[in-house]
Amino acid sequence: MRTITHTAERRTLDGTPASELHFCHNRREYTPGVAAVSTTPSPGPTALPAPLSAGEPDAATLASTAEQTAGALLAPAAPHRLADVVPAPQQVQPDPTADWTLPAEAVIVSSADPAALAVAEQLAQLLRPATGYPLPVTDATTPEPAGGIALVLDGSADLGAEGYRLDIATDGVNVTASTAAGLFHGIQTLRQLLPAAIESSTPVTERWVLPGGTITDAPRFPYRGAMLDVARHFFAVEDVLRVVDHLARYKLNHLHLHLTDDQGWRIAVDSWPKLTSIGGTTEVGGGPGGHYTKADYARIVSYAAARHITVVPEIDLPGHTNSALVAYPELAPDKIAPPPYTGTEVGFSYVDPADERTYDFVADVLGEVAALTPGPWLHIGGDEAFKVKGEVYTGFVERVQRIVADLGKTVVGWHQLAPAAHLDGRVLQWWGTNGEDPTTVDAVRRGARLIVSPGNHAYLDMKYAPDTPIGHDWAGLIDVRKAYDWDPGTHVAGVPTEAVLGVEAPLWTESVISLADIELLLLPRLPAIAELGWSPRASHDWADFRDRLAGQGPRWTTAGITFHRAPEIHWPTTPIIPTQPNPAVPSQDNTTREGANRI
Ligand code: TNX
Repeated sequence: MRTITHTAERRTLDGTPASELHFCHNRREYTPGVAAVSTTPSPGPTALPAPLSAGEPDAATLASTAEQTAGALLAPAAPHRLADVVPAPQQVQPDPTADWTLPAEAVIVSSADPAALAVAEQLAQLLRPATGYPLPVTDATTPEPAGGIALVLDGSADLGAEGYRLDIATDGVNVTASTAAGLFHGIQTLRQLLPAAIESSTPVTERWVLPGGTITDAPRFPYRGAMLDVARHFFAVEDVLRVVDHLARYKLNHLHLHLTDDQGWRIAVDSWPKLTSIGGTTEVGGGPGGHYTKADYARIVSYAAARHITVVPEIDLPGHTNSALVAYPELAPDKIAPPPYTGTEVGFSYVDPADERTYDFVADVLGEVAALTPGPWLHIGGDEAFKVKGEVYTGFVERVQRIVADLGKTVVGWHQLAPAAHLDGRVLQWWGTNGEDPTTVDAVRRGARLIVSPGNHAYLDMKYAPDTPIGHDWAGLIDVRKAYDWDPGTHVAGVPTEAVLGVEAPLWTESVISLADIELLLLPRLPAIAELGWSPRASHDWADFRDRLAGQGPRWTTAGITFHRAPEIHWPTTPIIPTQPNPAVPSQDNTTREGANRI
């Protein structure tokens, strides 16, 4: 395990004042993983105590074993409440007389549309490992549950682009939606309503009870995202796919990848190959870096698309470009290659806005990235370019915005883009820490829409508490309540809710080097941001959210996912999951049992 030390002090190399940098002095050391005291124990279900050996068990052991075994056999299954879902659904109508238990012989029947069938197969794949049931998927013109689960794609259902209805009744379960995305969100809800043991990767004995009733659900905002900075530290494709899985659970629909920064260039560009062969070989702290080949990136994009998540690639310009300048010094203002940069300062680098070759570079890079990206967005960064000021900055941005538009994509950029001229559809990602921002309000008046990512609420690289082993605190500490208690619709004073496209939680990775580090900072705050993006404002209620969030803990534990055991959440005990001797013949008697294994 690498131990790295770096400073999180935010100052440009030439001493730009801290006030401009929104970052405070903070020096520390950490050993990722080792210090992650709050991570979960080892994954997977916990077996019942081993059978007593021929030795001499003492009376207490015998008694406790007997009690646990009896409990496992006799305790009634406790179905979740229909409302125990994160993010909170729009409408919940419980029917306690209509609880339904998934039978071993259940069939998943789906509308014949290939996209609906794909969701049906995803549902089967979610449910098969823990249940051990075969759960065959079939198609039908008018799917009916027939004792199983039906996924109904109904264009006339009036459930919107991402909404769904989930009906749980004694004769089976129906998920109805107008789109495959809606069906996909519906099965995430269904998954959360099953016992936590459903997250086990091996068969367990459980009564797979769903609480009866109807949920009708749709998102508040069309854009709900998270950002992963793969530039400060590089993360393997598999790690990114796992982050996609976390987004999907909580109905987020955008993954923003911060692909380039001073410390590394992470996406292959055929026309400028040294961007990765030279610029991709560094990262914060001196590690080896890395980059995505076009095939790697395509894999991320298609894995995300299969989960109804759109990838938003970011090429940060004109600042945050040291890695490009190392590879191609002709892009540098002084035409001299700077040394590779592995620290964590910002604001010192920029591509030369006065050189036409810079615009060729931008057009080539954005063209190749656009060609790889089916989604509508191209994020052009624009933050912290402290050395490119005033008209030179806005002139550069306006040219780059036009390049993006000519590629048929929609511009997204950090809110520093605000002073540049408006371009149809453009989106500003607001990361301020103070909701008074007249420049952004003016850009909105000129037509810009906002993705809201307040540094002091939504920045997942901020520490939870002073003793969080990794992370920053320049925007303050962000505990779960701080992540939850704000409203994206009204946060920036003077910006009407209609101009808010949605919300995003960025994870910068100066101090994040492993998947466990990512998960520690993501969970449990990501679900808080997801709820702000999805749930109706009227359902906003900290105490209620806190209780629903607590129920996610045993799921993460069972799935082997690291999370921060935030002290303000009353995490329940994790069930002991009896192993199932013969997955093909599930017992209806055995149930999970709570009590012994704390998260
Ligand atoms: C600010 S927010 C940055 C990033 C840093 C981050 C650390 C923004 C657009 N830029 O360059 O990684 O703070 O929290």
